[in-house]
Amino acid sequence: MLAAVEIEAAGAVLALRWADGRVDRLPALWLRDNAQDAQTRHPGNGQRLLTIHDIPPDIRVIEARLDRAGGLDLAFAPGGHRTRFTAEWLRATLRAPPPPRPVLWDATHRPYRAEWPAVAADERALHDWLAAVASHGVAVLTRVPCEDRAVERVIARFGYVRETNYGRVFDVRSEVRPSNLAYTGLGLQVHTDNPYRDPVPGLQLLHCLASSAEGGESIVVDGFAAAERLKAADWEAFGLLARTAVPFRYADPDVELVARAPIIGLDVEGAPAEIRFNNRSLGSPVLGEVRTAAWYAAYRAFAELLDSPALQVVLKLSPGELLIVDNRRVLHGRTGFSGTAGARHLQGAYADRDGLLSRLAVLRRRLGPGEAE
Ligand code: NM2
Ligand code: OGA
Ligand code: ZN
Repeated sequence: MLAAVEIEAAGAVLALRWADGRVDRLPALWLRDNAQDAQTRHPGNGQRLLTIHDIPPDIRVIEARLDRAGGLDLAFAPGGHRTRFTAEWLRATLRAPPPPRPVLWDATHRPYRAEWPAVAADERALHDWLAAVASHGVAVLTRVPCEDRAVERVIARFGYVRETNYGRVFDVRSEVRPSNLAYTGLGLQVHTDNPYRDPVPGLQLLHCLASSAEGGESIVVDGFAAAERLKAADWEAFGLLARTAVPFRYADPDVELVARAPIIGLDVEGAPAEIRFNNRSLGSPVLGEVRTAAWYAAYRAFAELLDSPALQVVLKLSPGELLIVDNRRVLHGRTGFSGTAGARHLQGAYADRDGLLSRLAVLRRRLGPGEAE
């Protein structure tokens, strides 16, 4: 594996040559900070014991040699610290694959479906369901008992409920005095929930308890796929939505929630990372005459993509089915339904994405990757 090692730049850099010919040049500072020994990292929990102040800025490697087992023995100055790296650790760290990219989809996508009894009992079934949420941002569970708060039990299988002013769980059905348009029979344009929160809940679950009303179909659309299409079709509109913070707001007698953020949030590489789109709770952007017109044109262009049949997947939830969406990526909506009391009833809850990803990573550690990966 490791073929040779050489001290360069008066010890400021160490060059590692691998058996396959690749070379890594590692600063001495990096090597000291990322040492894996018991003085650098707590042997029990692996957390770093050092702060940056514990490392002299002029630290150098003064000795470096490969040992028989293919490991790397180093000594540093000033300070005289000695440490050993395994070739496996160096390789795994330096050649770590990039994090998986979202798998974009359009109207032809059939969201992954799994049965709750299997997901509840079997780690492989749970893994595969969570992996679908991670890669596609949407999945369905079937055979979830039509019981109050069953959605909380589903969340407990992979993470934690994100409680909000709507409660740990909330009932989505037509109400006489609705505090939110979700609690009417009106159709809802596709949207992400709670864009007025900081941070926005990462996952939304909707568990169908009754659906005998006419209408009330669910719609999902991949916001990242729509954003990529907008970028390809109208680069300026994409840039405007990505670089203009707009207000989102929800208020009732007890809360006043406000957040300012762009409709398309980007990661450091410029790829879509967080969509906030919700016609009901978009505030009143004050951008000046010229930018207002341009921003609204861009907003309209993005909405046309999000509402286009080419991108939307429509499904009607039956009692016992549960829809989970990545609320920072996949938008959801519904067609209107006739408001007879109790004929349509979803119970919803939010959860955070990090909990799901952690559970998935631990399952992968135990089970190995799934068939689809
Ligand atoms: N509910 C269903 O984000 C929103 O305001 C959509 C959320 C009230 C929890 C509705
Ligand atoms: C919601 C929502 C969709 C539906 O409650 O946030 O969007 O199908 N509901 O009722
Ligand atoms: Zn919603």
